[in-house]
Amino acid sequence: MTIFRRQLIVVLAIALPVAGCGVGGPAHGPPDARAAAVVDMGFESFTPATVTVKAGQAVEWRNTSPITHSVSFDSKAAAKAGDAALPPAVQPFASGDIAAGEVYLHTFDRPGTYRYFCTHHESGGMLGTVVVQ
Ligand SMILES: [Cu+2]
Repeated sequence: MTIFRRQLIVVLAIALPVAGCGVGGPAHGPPDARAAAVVDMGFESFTPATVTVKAGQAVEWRNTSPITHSVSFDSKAAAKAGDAALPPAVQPFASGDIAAGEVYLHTFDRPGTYRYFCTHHESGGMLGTVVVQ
């Protein structure tokens, strides 16, 4: 019994710091005051998959998962045509890697439909849309 208890303590001592990864960081705090919409990044998903904002408003992506994600509006980086799309005259942009617990804020100045994907999980269907009115 004593041996079992000692093993349990060792297991907990190893497991707790690992479980702590991704639980902290700005993604778990209140959203940026400038964000008109918030998108949570799950294991292989953007939730909600579609958000609607007005021109000049910002969207905040929050990586509340324990793994790295990204937000790419660059069709050249997409494996499948159409996974990223921009309104006319809007230049491609991307967040770069967003580590667990981190956030990405982008302000949308031009109206239109913006389709985006996660560079790490595009094939897993991690796709989203921002509609700017
Ligand atoms: Cu991802």
